[in-house]
Order: sequence, then C-alpha cells, then structure tokens
Amino acid sequence: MCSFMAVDLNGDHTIEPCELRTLLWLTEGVEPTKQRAQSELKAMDINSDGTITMLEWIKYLATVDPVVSSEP
Ligand SMILES: [Ca+2]
Ligand SMILES: [Ca+2]
Repeated sequence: MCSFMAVDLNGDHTIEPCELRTLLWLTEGVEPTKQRAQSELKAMDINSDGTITMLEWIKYLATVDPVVSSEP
C-alpha cells in the first residue's frame, strides 16, 4: 500500500476525494467510478468531513492490513 505522503499529491496533509480516486486508479489499474471512490472515501472518513487525514488513513490501513498496526 502507498504511503500517505505518496497519496497526498498536493501536500496539504489531507487526502481529498480526487486524490483518493487517483490512488484507486493507480492501485487497481482501471478508472474507478464516482460511486466506487465515494464508498472508499466513506469507509476511510471517520469524522465525515469529506477528506482523509493522516490519522484516518492510518486507522484505515490498520483495519485492512494488520501488519501496519504492529509497527511502532
Ligand atoms: Ca491533498
Ligand atoms: Ca475526515
């Protein structure tokens, strides 16, 4: 999985919906639908403010990849 910094294309320390869509596109090799990007965003966006912070990103990775959460 990509690091937060690699996903945060404009460097503002949040992942916007368009950045998330780019990530999905890169990782899956096909252009994601709007619905697909929206559902991924919802899954990650704990406080529902429409963007993903580093904390939300880390928590999401911990749920999908337990190896990440075991790192210090
Ligand atoms: Ca960003
Ligand atoms: Ca959020």
